[in-house]
Amino acid sequence: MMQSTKHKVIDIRTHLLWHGGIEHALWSALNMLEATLCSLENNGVLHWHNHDNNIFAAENLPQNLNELGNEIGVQNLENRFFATPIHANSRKLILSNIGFSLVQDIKTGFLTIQKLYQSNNNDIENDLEAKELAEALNQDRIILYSQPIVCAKSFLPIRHECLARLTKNDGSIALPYEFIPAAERSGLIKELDVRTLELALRNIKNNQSFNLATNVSFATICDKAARDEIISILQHHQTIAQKLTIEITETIAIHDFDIAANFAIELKKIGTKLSLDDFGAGHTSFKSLRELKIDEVKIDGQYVRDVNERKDAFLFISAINAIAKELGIKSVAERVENTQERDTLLPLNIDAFQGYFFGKPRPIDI
Ligand code: G
Ligand code: MN
Repeated sequence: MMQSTKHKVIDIRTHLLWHGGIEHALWSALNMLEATLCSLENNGVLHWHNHDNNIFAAENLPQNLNELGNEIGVQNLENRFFATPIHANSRKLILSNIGFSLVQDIKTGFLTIQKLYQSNNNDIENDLEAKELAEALNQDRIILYSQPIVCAKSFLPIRHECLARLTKNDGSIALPYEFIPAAERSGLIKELDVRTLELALRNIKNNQSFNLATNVSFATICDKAARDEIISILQHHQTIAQKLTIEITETIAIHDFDIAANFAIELKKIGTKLSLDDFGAGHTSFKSLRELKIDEVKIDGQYVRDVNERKDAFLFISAINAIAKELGIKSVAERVENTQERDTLLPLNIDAFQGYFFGKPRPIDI
């Protein structure tokens, strides 16, 4: 059953900003969020009143992101905001990770920020990108790319990470930032995660020597039905599921530790491995390393990028790796892009590397 989300509309009148591009519009919108008053009406419609529109001046102007969060019913907005990996391909992801999305109304061209919450299917009809995604899911146009994760000693692949791509109607391939935000705001991310998982299992089945990893998003894990479906698929294909690693981001572990912990226990019973993705990208919690039954930690690529320029980046990688070793958790350095980065990392005895230097995401060909 397809689920989607209904939106509480925050009318921030950003349609003029559209011409500056979506990124510009987004940041202007966020700035405006910080500098405007909001009020949540009983019917759930959230109005933003800004000075330019002369609606009315603020009485209790939120002074920071957390105050703003209190106004709009999002706890810890600041943490959530900064817990979002900054390397996300599109900043649209930042909004969707904190429960908002940026949507252009097809009819009016207005750009609005919308708050996500569960509802029925109808809104997909008004959301062009979500509609395209739903169509792609229905027409089996979701395909897998994969990127090698290599052993840090032999440089041979120990596993490949599956990355979802979408074949557009014209045959070109859409990159994640073109459809993930729509997937998140429409709730289709659950279908997308499950589809990716199924495709990954099918690929393992066709080539038993292959280990694959697949990503499961925050929204999917938080949804009981989607979580149960994932566990049931894995149980049903237990032999091949043992060649699978599921990557979850640390955000999940921080915000819903119990859910993440139970999910980890279920995976362990089946024999599916669990990896903590983008570790260090946001607010890092050692609790997730210590108390979650994870097999692997993937050290966020921003530290690798800075490893030769910033001592703190090197120290972070080295400390996380040392702690992981002590806890019996494997470590992966993400986004290794060149020989210099690899050579700086080699003496640390990290277990595995991933990144363009060892292989870019390519269509899976097994
Ligand atoms: O969050 P996660 O680690 O799952 O992100 C995977 C994304 O990272 C993919 O979209 C992939 O294209 C990208 N990626 C993989 N390796 C590199 C790299 O070496 N450099 C950069 N900039 N991006 C990478
Ligand atoms: Mn990943």
